[in-house]
Amino acid sequence: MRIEKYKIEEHNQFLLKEHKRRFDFIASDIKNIEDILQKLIEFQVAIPSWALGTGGTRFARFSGGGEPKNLEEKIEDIGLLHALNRSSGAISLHIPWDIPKNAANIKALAAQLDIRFDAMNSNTFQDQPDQKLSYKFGSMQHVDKAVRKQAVEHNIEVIKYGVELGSESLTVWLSDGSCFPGQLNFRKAFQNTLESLQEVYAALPDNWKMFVEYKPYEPNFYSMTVGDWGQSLLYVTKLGIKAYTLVDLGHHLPNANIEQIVALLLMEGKLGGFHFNDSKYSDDDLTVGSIKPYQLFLIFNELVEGMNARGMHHATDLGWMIDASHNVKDPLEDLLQSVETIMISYAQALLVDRKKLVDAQNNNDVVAAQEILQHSFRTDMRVLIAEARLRAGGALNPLIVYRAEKVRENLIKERGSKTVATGL
Ligand code: LRH
Ligand code: MN
Repeated sequence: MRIEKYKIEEHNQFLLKEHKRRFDFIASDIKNIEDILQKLIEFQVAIPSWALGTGGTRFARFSGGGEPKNLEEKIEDIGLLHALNRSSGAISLHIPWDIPKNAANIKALAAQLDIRFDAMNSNTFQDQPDQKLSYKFGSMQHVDKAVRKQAVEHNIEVIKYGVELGSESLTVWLSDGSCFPGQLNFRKAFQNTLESLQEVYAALPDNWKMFVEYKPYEPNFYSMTVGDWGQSLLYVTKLGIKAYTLVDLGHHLPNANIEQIVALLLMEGKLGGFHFNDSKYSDDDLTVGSIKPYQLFLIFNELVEGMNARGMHHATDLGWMIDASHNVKDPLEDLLQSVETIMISYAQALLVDRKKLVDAQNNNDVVAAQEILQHSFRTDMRVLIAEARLRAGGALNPLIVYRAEKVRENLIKERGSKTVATGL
């Protein structure tokens, strides 16, 4: 299903007068508003190909119907999101869930919808039907060299698919670890994993990056062989200049100070990108900013400060990706909400008066520092995000258009109520 531009303009007409009134009111207060708007228009969030269907938990999966049954339909769904918010202009593929049968056709379809290919994701956390050796006891850490070799070859194959599609990065998340004390020699597991990653690193094209994603537990519940930011930083520092750490917000132990981790990885020039989501208890993969919106703002505050300190280009120098799964919401509505919240947190961070904050920090004026940050967090930036969408040819309110155009109903008519999307 496609939403034609004229349809979006029609819906905008109803909201325009009220939007202009509110925009003019907010704009009068913000001196760097054009710079903020330009940065918002450039900022694109990659949508995970594995989060376009209804996910499930180990207990149950309640399909919402109209799910994409192949890569073409997944790209169409992301095209729909991008038509509405003009901020979802990239897809992150997971192999083998999304092997492009005809890369040229897939690339052409994506180009039509103004979608580019962000990081490719390998998968050595499941055994495929035709796979010779099992990953039950790990992949790159495995005591058996042949299993490690199989995992390395898979990652090199994923790079090949990415090169065909125009991607320029590989995300490696390893479910490797142990469930019981004594099961694993931590040092050998680290060294086997590093050696395997080095073989994959050697196969990276010159302009590619490798993102090493860490996670403290699940599916292993005693140790993970890339368990936290320190371990990931150790790997990527030993691997080389094309290797970076990927921060999945859900991959932290309770109360971890993620904004401090981000600040230090950025300082070291080893922050590669993000998997945005939210969680209350564990790796819940919930809608971005639905549980801890202030933490997300504080993370973007460190990102803007740190990227400016390194003269980085906000939109393109880091990998901005969502990694979520949907149990009770329409996947596309959930993703629209997540992108909106990411843009709001970024805009609020751009609003922070950096000079005043530095002065307060240099004078140990703790109260003033908090006031400066919370002024931005308490400033309603939704009208600026809407204005950025309007200027980029999108909808003032994507969710209203999505529902008014009965997108899910039409997808169910087109695809049926029983189609199941590959992914989690
Ligand atoms: C692991 C993870 C990883 C993906 C998977 C779908 O929890 O975050 O990024 O490969 O989810
Ligand atoms: Mn992730």
